[in-house]
Amino acid sequence: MTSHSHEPLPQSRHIATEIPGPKSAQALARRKEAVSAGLGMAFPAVIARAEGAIMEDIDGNRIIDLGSGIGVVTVGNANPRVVSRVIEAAQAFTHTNFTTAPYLGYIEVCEALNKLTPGKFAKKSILQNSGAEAVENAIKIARHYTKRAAVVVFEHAYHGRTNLTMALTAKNMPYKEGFGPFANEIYRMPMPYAYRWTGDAATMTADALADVTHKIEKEIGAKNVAAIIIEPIQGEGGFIVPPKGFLPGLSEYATQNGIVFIADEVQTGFARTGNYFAVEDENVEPDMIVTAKGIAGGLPLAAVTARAEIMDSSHIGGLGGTYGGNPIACAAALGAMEAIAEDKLVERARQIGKILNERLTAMAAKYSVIGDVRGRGAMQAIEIVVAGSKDPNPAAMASVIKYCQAHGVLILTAGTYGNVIRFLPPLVISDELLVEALGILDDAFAAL
Ligand code: PLZ
Repeated sequence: MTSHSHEPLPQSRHIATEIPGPKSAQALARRKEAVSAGLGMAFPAVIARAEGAIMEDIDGNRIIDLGSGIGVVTVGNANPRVVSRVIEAAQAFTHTNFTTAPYLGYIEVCEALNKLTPGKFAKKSILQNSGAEAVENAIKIARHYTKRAAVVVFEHAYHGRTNLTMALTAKNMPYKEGFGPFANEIYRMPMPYAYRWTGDAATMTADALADVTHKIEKEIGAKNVAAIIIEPIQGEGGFIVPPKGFLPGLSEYATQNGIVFIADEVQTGFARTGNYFAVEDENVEPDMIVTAKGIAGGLPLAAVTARAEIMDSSHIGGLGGTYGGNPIACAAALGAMEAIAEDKLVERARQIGKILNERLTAMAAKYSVIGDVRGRGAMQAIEIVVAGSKDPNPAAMASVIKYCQAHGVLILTAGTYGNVIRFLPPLVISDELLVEALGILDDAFAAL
């Protein structure tokens, strides 16, 4: 039985009008009047429906989605397993507040997280509404558990937009400019960014680890560090993949020094990189993992999962929130997890990664403005530079994005230097649709 009472949305690209079309243009004028100017807009079309890897705007254009709403609808937009559970949950009840009166969905999501996350030790979880809120809780719990204050973060990091998570985030513009003062006791460390560093992977790893541990010991004192938090592949920073050995080295150092090692898997988690979690690539077992985005197929849900003794260190009532682990979001998460398992989406992420990487590498050979191709699984990126150099070329990137938009392909950008095109397609995208979208990207570079 399908949960859709309407016609399925064809999984094909269709250009009906200019983008934005007349109806979108009208709605965008209202947006301008009604909505804060502080919000950006990556794609100038107003969406009426979306399913799988296609979004349809109010003018009838069907757009290929290579962004998944920033890595959220990993299981495809309006995945039937998510939608049917959401409808069922909403009809049962919409809210209690889990700390007022509990319900099974919350418990089941925590059980699933404790099982799916790497590490054979006993684990427990809490649920929140957003990645930033979960990161805040992760730090708060790590500080309470260790009775230490300092938090170690990295160059190019992104952890959110709340006060503490802005402080953890590296990039000033647009995330921090004018929004301070920021939380203290945050220490930023060098991040081995292979494309912009020198030496082979082993050298970069050794250099970076030596630098980080030296700075921790000389500038903070290891015994004052509550947590080291890192994205296993940096997302907003530009899909920066650390060289082999860096994450295991950090994790080992943390363990030796009683520091909680936190993996922020908000963007990398839930099948995206061809594993459930990106840290699995090097068999790293973080003490704590933060998840969000892909966890619930589009509904707001986030989680902190960690060693049981860390999660239990807080006094009763020390953790909470009104909406965290809302029953409808939990139902969506259970649907998304079912989709990942039953539809073999971890495996699918690897296949998508292969197609993406092959096509992007071929484009990089043809177009010298593509300086680097990197990523893992269905999380791939290209870095756009001035031909013959490594100078960032955001202008060329903007032209490429504009061309793709006009031709009905949604692609997101990223990067400390604002010059990275990133690919986060829904894992239910067909090979044909993916290849078609990449063909348009190829045309966009040819048209430069
Ligand atoms: N940690 C690794 O990628 C969110 C930001 C979109 P929230 N990334 C998308 C934007 O411009 O605001 C993110 C992330 C990592 C934490 C977060 C924060 O997650 O759900 O946006 O709070």
